[in-house]
Amino acid sequence: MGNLLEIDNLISVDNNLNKISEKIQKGERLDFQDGVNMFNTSDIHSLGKLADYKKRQISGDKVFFVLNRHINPTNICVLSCSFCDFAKKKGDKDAYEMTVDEILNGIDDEMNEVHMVGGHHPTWEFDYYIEIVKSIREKHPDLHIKGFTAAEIDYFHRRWKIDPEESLSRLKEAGLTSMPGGGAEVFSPRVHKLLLPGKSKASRWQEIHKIAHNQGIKSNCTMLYGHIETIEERVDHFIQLRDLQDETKGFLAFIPLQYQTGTTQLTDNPATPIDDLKMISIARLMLDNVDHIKSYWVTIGEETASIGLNFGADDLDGTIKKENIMHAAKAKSPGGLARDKMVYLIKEARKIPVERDALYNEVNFYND
Ligand code: V47
Repeated sequence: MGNLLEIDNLISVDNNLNKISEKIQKGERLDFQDGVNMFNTSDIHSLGKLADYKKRQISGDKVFFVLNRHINPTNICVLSCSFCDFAKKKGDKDAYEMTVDEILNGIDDEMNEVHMVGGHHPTWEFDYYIEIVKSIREKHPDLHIKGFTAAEIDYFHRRWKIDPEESLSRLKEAGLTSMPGGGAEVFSPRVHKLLLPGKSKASRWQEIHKIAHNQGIKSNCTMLYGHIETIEERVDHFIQLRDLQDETKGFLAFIPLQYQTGTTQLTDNPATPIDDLKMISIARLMLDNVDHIKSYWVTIGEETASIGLNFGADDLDGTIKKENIMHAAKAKSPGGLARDKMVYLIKEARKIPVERDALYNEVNFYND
């Protein structure tokens, strides 16, 4: 197992990384140029070593996972974001709407967390979402309900004139326990204008997470990468997240979301495994105030995800059972992973598998 002092011996062929290593050992914060230099490095091994060093300072050799399920109540969406294959229009062949009973049928007692996000439905009233959350809470008093992206919360305001303070407090009262990190995409106004002109802006995403944090609702944060964004835009996104976390301390985890080309085909050069590992490592090193970094097997595949556990990630996300959004965009990973497979992948990375709940309380160790 790892030794915290190992990093003392790091001598990289990339002198920029040696300087970054010094800063990390002194506990100094990395700046914008450090972020850009890390993306430009050819020494992926040293970068991974630095990120693993930082990870071990926070969570030792533990790698977390959760028994969870994704539920997407509807794929009908008023938006037409150009990276998304999941959204459909009412009347489309594959459009669907779930009833409360259908949602409840998808949840079993073994699960610790339900992750619920969906399209911006044109006619579903806010009260229907309250009914969904309340019904899940009544039937499963101990289940963690992580639901509604900041983009959905903003949509409740735009569509139904319910401001985020009110929607979040009513959802919390109904049983919501935390928020996922989706909808952030890339904060750059340039990318926003080109890919998601109708969706809520970066400043609104941040404002809504701030409101949630002030109400005691923890959340996650994400970045969608590997499409038209530049390295500088990625680094800027990290710095904006880090600034917000300094203010509120409400983010639990960061999830790098690799863009799945599907039919949207925004790029001829989708992210490679090297880029995936850089995203994980650089997230770990730039986001020095976010404890958990996920190696999200759904978008990068089990193979790269397990390598990511030695490149700064300390969380393999969850078993999920049936993932819809990335699989609508033809993700090659399976729809879900069994608990045993998660444990196996983590052990293969020579880390200690720890089953967690949604707030990172430790539920079960698999250290034999
Ligand atoms: O915001 C849509 C992304 C996100 C594509 O908080 C795509 O624990 C890749 O946020 N290729 C929703 N990504 C998923 C999400 C998430 C996932 C897992 C865990 C957590 C968490 C959050 O899915 C959207 C968007 O960025 N998305 N289309 C696509 N073609």
